[in-house]
Amino acid sequence: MNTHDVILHLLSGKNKKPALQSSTCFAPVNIALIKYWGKRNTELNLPVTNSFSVALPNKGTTTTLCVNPLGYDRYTLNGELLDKDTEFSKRLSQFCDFFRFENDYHFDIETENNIPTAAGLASSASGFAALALAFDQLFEWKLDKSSLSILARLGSGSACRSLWNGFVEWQKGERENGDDSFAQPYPVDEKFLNSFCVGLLVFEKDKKVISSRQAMLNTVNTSRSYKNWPTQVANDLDAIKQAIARQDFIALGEISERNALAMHATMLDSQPPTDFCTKKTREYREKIAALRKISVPVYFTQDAGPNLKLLFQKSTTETMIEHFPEVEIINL
Ligand code: 2P0
Repeated sequence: MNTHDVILHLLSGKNKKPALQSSTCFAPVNIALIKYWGKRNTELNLPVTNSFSVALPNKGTTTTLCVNPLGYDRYTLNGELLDKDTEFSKRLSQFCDFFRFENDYHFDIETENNIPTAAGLASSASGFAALALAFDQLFEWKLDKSSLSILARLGSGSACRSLWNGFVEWQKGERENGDDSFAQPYPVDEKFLNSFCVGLLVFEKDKKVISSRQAMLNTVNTSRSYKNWPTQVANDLDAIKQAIARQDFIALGEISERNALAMHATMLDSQPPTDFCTKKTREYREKIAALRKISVPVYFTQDAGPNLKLLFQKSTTETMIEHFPEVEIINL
């Protein structure tokens, strides 16, 4: 089954004409604690393993979608018109192609991110999640959350996790058409969730050297150590769920950090090797390890880029500001 067939199946019996003039939707950024790294189907963004994330409340993407009569799409990002040749424009255009149906509709998409774009902060995830919600609203499909998660996944894998606050697990699913590959919220005690914070450390602002999509593909195709990745994820998922059940922040931090390091190890082992770390990444990693040696419980996670996200408890906020004055703190 190709993406077009999957979408037609998902939308069978639903409107093929926009019901409204415009729609506006928000979706939060999600930070993976157990990473999605590797696809079993690149067209449908079907993952090799489950993954597990936490959302950053109020940080994310607001998307406004309108039908336009011009005969071509227009995309803006943070108020600036995007060139149609940018990678993001091409991905948006491919996604819009699924919803033109028989009338060949064209769309204006205004994307506003209140997080740094392309700084390894997963803005494509909140972007495609907000866009999937906006299409649902514009056409009045009223899809359930699992179907919306599938729709968002077809834009970008990790977008399927950006439809909820709190912890979220993406079930990899087994079926070839991916209709069992979607995310769901993972239950957690609110007090425990609210007791910890994510600290955004953006010390490298340049665009990354290789896209996460390309690095992921390259890892699956060439990394010998990738064969251990599914077992690593299964063990880490099991352990993080137990840590959440015990409300054990330290275990949650340790498991998240080791999972991120294991993902980066699979990339270092690929041909050619991908190393997203810069000198600053290494310095910050060392600083975090040094703080732990003096009993400050702080951990990091790192996605497909050089910047780090700190994981720490609210009670240590002042210590974090003292050691990382540039950190942007998000209370969960
Ligand atoms: C994640 N990342 O779980 C992992 C960890 C990056 C590192 O999902 O090709 O942009 O669109 O499905 O979702 C980034 O990859 O990839 C990502 P596509 P995506 O958050």
